[in-house]
Amino acid sequence: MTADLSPETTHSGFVALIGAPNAGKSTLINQLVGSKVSIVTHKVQTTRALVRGIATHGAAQIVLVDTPGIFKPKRRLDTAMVTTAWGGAKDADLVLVLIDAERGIKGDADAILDKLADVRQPKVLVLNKVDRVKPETLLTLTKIANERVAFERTFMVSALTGSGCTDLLDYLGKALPAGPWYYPEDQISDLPMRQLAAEITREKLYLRLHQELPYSSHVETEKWEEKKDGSVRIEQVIYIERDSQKKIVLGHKGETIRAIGEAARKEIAEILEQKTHLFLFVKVRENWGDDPERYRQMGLDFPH
Ligand SMILES: Nc1nc2c(ncn2[C@@H]2O[C@H](COP(=O)(O)OP(=O)(O)OP(=O)(O)O)[C@@H](O)[C@H]2O)c(=O)[nH]1
Ligand SMILES: [Mg+2]
Repeated sequence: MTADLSPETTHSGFVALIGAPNAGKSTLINQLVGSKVSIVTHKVQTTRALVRGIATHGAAQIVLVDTPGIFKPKRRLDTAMVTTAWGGAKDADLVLVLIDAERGIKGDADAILDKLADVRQPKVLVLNKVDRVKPETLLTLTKIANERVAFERTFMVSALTGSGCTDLLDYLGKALPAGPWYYPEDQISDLPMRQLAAEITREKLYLRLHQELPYSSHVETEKWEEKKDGSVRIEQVIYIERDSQKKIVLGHKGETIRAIGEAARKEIAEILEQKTHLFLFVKVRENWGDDPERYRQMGLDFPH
């Protein structure tokens, strides 16, 4: 059965997902959209800016806003990320508060519940990673969180397996205001391809590099050239902070950067459905974390 999409019956709106780093926000967005629109890694602080993923559910267009994890900021970039996350929540029609049920309510998640009083939008609790915990734990978390914050509803999901996600979409479709859709029917993200391609490379970099390196790096697409033979040539720059990090990114005989490039190239080519040539350059930029231009490229406000 196809949905009735006449303007009188459609619903649409913005749903922000907020939560501590690693709670599974980006995984959930990808699951709800049904396609990868936001990068995911096992490391904290993967998402750095707002990413909108668009899910269509019946006659509803649900614009899901992925936000950076909320934590206690140390660097300038952290401050920009956390400010952006709260801003995303305040601009949305509805806010999903994600809690990693395996981690429970402590640390950053605990601090987020305290600050929710400042968010006036309707709030919905989403306990994620139910595949990792016992039902009793979920009931306890539901009780504690609902005693602290006036949530409209509580959902228990696994962003990884998709368990509980249809119920969540059903709810969101009805909860959002009646009105025309914001985006064309077949659009799934608002991220320009150049930026998504940079994000994909950053994901591969996060997966390959350890300790502080992922956090000291930043990727930008500098050139995008469509070739006559139907292929595309993409040049990207990986910014790092110190010269000593360069040899780690390159690896022995360049094998680390080659592996990062190959993994990224494969994924970008699949998305573009086009032969892709990807060239990565490493640049040392000691203070890129204090350079307003880098923030502009990421779509973040520069905190003064
Ligand atoms: N077992 C399990 N793992 C999950 C689930 N959802 C997410 N994960 C894992 O949790 C890790 C973090 O997922 P992300 O989606 O990147 O988390 P995030 O909240 O977007 O993290 P930041 O962008 O750093 O704030 C990844 O390793 C995911 O595979 C889930 O439902 N079950
Ligand atoms: Mg994320």
